[in-house]
Amino acid sequence: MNSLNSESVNVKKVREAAFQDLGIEERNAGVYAGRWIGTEKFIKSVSPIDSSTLGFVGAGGEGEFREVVGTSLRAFDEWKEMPATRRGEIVGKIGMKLQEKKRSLGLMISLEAGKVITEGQGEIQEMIDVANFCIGLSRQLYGLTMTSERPFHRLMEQWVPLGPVAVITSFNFPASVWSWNAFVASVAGDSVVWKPSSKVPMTSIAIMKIVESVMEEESAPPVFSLINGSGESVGNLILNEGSFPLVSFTGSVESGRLVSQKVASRLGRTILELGGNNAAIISGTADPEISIKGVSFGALATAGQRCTSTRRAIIHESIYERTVNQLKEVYEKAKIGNPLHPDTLVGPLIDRGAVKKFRDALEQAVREGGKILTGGDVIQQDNGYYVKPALVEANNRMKIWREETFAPILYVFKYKNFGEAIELNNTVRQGLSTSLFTSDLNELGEFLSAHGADTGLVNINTATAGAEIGGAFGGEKDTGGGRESGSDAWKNYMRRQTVTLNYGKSLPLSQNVDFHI
Ligand code: UN1
Repeated sequence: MNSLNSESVNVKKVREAAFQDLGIEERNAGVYAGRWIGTEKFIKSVSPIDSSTLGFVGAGGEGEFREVVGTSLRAFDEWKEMPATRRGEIVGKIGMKLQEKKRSLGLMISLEAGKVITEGQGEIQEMIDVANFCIGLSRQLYGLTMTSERPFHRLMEQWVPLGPVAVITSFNFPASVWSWNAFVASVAGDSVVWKPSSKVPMTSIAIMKIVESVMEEESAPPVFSLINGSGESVGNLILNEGSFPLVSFTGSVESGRLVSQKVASRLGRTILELGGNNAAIISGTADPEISIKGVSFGALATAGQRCTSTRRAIIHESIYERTVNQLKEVYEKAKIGNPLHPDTLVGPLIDRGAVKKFRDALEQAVREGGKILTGGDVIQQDNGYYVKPALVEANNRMKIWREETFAPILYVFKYKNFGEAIELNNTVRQGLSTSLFTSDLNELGEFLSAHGADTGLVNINTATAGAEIGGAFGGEKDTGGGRESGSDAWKNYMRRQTVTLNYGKSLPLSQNVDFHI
């Protein structure tokens, strides 16, 4: 999109080209289990850019769900016997196909989730990165060996495939969060059933078509299945399904609590990636350019609809005024509008409901004594869901900033002592991501100490959002404690087996127990 013309920002035109490249129709079957399964009911996919209908995706019910489970169990039986390196090779091929179709897939995300071009493309890049990571991972999946207390014994642990894994994803990362789970789980030897958010069904079809073509080319079993449908029907079927030893869920704290209880009641495992309420602490010694860019990116990217979005800026009193003024300037200059336009920084919110939540939160903030410094208005443009990101001066007595509002609102606070800043950071129920902007070594040490930031991700001189795939992603407290993607998150998708091997000619017992027969 170098030369900007009206076609390159026209939803209808971009949709037409992307659909054609990705093999998407106006109406698509929404369930895939080695074959596309048509259904009677459809979910409408609406673009938040202009409220236009992108198309329709079939919604599965109980019958389709049973077929998906059956296929997934059979595929698992075959797949788990395949050498892990071959599984890695196949996931790598999916990565290559994603690379080929990156442009159109990214545009699909821009159309359906409203992400600006670079972020839509970035999300597909994130998938390619996970696929590449998984090729290497497939040659590892390593266990430990321990010394044994008994002579001629070996003690070790090995990791064994777990079973069909269910992955429920949310609208804001309609593709990459699936890959964090699906690529890692499949390299680990599991089959994967995906239930995407009903707000972004079309993206799941585009991804699944790519996966389908690679699996067919490689004559691999259908380990990746898809079932679109509502949370109330398909979601509940997943939670209660005993064939899934693991359910990975991304969504709100409220829904996560329910998921956790239901899956736990059948002694299944969960990986929960729930809400965040992330703060950036800006020390008096922070580099002004880095901190302003970091906080602005964290707060404005994806229009504040990331779990990693910066929602609170905790600023040292010595630089408070200057920093707030600089942020205000960025907010007032930020181009809001059609995300297909390369100059746009902030695209639309996902739907009308999100706009209402944005407005409601701001009204509550003002009632509670907060002061809107800039933004907060709803923008009427092209029937899309656009708002002006808000900067709100906040105080400790307010309640609203303790909640996660999935919209671009940044609450700013002033602090005196560093301890106070850490306390304010940790006071919320959520525990996903924190940033510290500083050049002070003592502050850095404090921040990383046991009484420092209590979030799963901590960032020094960089944003709360935009984590790389190589680390384990997830957070503590109400964020749910799950870890996905890199590092040793793969262990979640396997079962650990402790092996005791006696290669001697007698049977010595552990703990010196004497047993006569
Ligand atoms: C999410 O918001 O659910 O760190 C995931 C980030 C992205 C992933 C966010 N890599 O912002």
